[in-house]
Amino acid sequence: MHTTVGIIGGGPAGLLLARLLHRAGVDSVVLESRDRAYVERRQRAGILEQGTVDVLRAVGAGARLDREGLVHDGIELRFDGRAHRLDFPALTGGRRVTVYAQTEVVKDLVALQLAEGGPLLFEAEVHAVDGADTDRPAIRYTHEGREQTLTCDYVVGCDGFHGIARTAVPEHLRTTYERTYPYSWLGILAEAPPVYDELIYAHSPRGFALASMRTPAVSRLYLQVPNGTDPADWPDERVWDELDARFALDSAPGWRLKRGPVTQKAVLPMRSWVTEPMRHGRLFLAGDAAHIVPPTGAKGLNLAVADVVVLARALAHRAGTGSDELLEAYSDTCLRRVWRAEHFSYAMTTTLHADPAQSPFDTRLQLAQLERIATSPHAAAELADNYTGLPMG
Ligand code: RFL
Ligand code: PHB
Repeated sequence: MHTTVGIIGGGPAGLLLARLLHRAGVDSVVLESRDRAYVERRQRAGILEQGTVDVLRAVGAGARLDREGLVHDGIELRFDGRAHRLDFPALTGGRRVTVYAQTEVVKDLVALQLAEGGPLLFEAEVHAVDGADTDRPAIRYTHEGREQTLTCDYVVGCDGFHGIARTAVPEHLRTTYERTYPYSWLGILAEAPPVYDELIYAHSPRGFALASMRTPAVSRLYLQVPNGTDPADWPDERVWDELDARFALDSAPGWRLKRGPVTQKAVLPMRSWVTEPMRHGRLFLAGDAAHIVPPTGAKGLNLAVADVVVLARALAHRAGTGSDELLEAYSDTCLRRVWRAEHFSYAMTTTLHADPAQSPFDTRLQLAQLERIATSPHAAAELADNYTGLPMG
């Protein structure tokens, strides 16, 4: 089999890239190692920047998003027993975010691809990329028990943090930057209506907590926990009690979350990680295959979308004009945005979490920074500008 663009991974990055290329008249094949049900169930991000929403609409994946997505005009910060709201449109000249789960984005993109796109193969596990620096790279994969080869003009690794595509970049040409954090998140999904209209990010002496949502009937909640935590040590009642304690307000002593059946519970590590460059010959890396951010700034999915927008434009430019100019600029163009998001995600994370090694002095610095955001329109605008999304490359 031969295709113009061989895409490894059917997560948001790979699926959206296939849609963008299809609309530009460039053919592609998507190879995804998992089955469809698994890919559509995996619980992950929830916040879409305005630019992400616009791209999904442009590729025809906007109908359900427009019906079911929850448009949010701000977030609430809680610290020192007080609440402060940030008004995004006022601080950014009109930008908002939309709550629409990554699982729903993936379902919409899979349905579109199967209805009118190029091949999307599930349970197709890629083992290797050969000849990345030649004119005819090839992807080797297993499908239905048989070894197969897909030759391509270009290969794109959209295979996430645990993917194999980046191993095709020789080690001496790759630089990796990394930071792991001394805490994780315990995330739950609960059949309980959120008692709040917007997301709440809470700094507390007991650790960070985040209240998010999936629908008007389903809450998504997170607690900072020590690394290595076993979810079995957190029975539902303990999770709810701890959430209530971390969101406590001096002005509303009775404030409580609505409780309901917990349908999922998992511990997520927190990591910052970038590999450079994002291109080697005719192999390109996009999304989590090239960079990871801790989820505190809600940037992971949005960064993956921005990468493939830049890449689809470059591949279409090459198909239309024969010029490699935009493909050559791909890595630098994306990395500028990636490093901005890395800094923002790091700053949100370290300002809001309690590091087990932190001194009382460090805690006072965190509170001073949060107070600054709550009282200075300049500091608030800086957060809002990053959170709602920087312009796509
Ligand atoms: P994905 O979504 O990981 O998709 C990669 C796809 O590649 C497939 N794959 C392979 N296919 C074929 N052959 C191979 N050898 C393959 N190896 C892997 C995988 O099965 C998968 O389908 O990467 P993509 O598309 O770059 O999308 C990025 C986003 O998924 C990611 O940035 C965010 O979800 C990050 N993230 C979160 N971001 C937030 O903003 N808020 C969150 O609450 C949030 N929670 C999370 C997250 C990431 C998580 N991971 C990766 C562990 C929670 C988790 C658990
Ligand atoms: C989520 O809804 O899963 C979510 C929202 C905001 C974040 C992280 C996760 O910063």
